[in-house]
Amino acid sequence: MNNRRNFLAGAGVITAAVSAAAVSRVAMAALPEPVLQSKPDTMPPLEPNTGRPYNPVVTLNGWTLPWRMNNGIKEFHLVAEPVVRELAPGFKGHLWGYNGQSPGPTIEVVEGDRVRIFVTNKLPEHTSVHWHGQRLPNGMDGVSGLTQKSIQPGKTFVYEFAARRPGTFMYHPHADEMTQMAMGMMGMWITHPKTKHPLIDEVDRDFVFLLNAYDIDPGAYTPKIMTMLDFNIWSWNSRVFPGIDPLVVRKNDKVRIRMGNLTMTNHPIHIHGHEFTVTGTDGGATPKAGRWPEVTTDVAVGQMRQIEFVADEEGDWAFHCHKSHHTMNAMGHDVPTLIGVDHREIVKKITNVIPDYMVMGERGMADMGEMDMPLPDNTARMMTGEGPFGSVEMGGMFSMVKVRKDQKAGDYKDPGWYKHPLGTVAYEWTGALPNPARFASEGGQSMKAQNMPAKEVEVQIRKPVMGSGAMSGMKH
Ligand SMILES: [Cu+2]
Repeated sequence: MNNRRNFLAGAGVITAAVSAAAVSRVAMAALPEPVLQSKPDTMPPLEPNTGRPYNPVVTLNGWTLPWRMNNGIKEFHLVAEPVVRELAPGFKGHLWGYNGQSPGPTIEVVEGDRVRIFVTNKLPEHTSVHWHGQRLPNGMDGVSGLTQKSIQPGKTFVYEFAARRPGTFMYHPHADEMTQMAMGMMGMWITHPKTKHPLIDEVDRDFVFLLNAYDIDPGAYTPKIMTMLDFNIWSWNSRVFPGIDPLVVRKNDKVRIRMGNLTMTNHPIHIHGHEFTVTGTDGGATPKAGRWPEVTTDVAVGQMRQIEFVADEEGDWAFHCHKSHHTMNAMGHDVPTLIGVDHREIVKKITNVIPDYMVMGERGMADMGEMDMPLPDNTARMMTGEGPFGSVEMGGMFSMVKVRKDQKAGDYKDPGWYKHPLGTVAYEWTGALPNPARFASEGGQSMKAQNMPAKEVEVQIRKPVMGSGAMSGMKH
């Protein structure tokens, strides 16, 4: 008889075949029942109920794969298969992933654990799994053609090795990678230290997610797989803002965030209101002498970065990739910059032909966040997120670290918007504005240019017209 346990996790119910001494001989001989998950919510940490204890991680908009213990070996079952992933509310993708979701579940083990992973291929083509960053026997490294035969559709392969090095790792196919990673096949792997480690601190909250990217045309469901640079969906764990959950912590919690990058470009990840140190990379824990405070760290392609900080400032702190194109969704790339360009005449002409014609970007692109444009079905709005003060004008790789003094230990529920103490929010100046004082010597001091055009170039600037404000009287 299988010892099964149901646990209610957020809105989703996971049916798990968990380890127990009661698992019968028949069940032992069979594969562990695959555990599936389809809810896009952040699942609570999976408390280990067998093996060496550890402080489990929380996978952002994801979950951790349960295992069964079989004669001292931790057995996992990964199923590579097509999945439907909700990338944001109202926007779904036809992706490939593992066990019902992309990315696949996080695998969590302890240094020294002997691990057996069954991988069943339910994809229409062969695959393999590479355990990115691990020390393991060469034949378990998962490079199809080089270290193993590829796993044909319908077949199951077994990987077995010991988790030798504590740290943060990833897994992904090493077979038709361009397709399979563009479709979302990847996951994270955490190996906790088996005893107190001089370079690995205990933390109160331990988050993990993958940086990944897709190229999905507005209105389409399936990513384009030939894309190398022009991705339009920049996601964390195959979710885009405002579909990414906040990272909720209690004031003065020590917080660790682990990120792996399986996109085709680097991501400078930036936190507001706090400084962090990078305490780990792909190669393991960072020596103490090599740690310095930062507010942005670049995560290059194929890299893992682990950051730590004490969340001692209350608030809703933005946490995002600092490439501004990566905090946008489904953006066209061929839009000229029209800021300050007077196109009233041309718009009149176009509206004779296309009555609904709308000019993008005359006043910057911020209007796009609030504008209710007709979009094709299944399209992530370019930038959205309704904040307490209006549109947040962000998409893609953006979330918040929400720090609250009354958050309970182990409680990850969204506490709502931060209630700012009186007098601590930026406010509008309503007094008079003096004209800016400009230096008489401004300009004219640079090195003389060669080949100057005979005639000065005339540039017209349009300033926004302010009704009765002080700016309308400014002269230039
Ligand atoms: Cu980025």
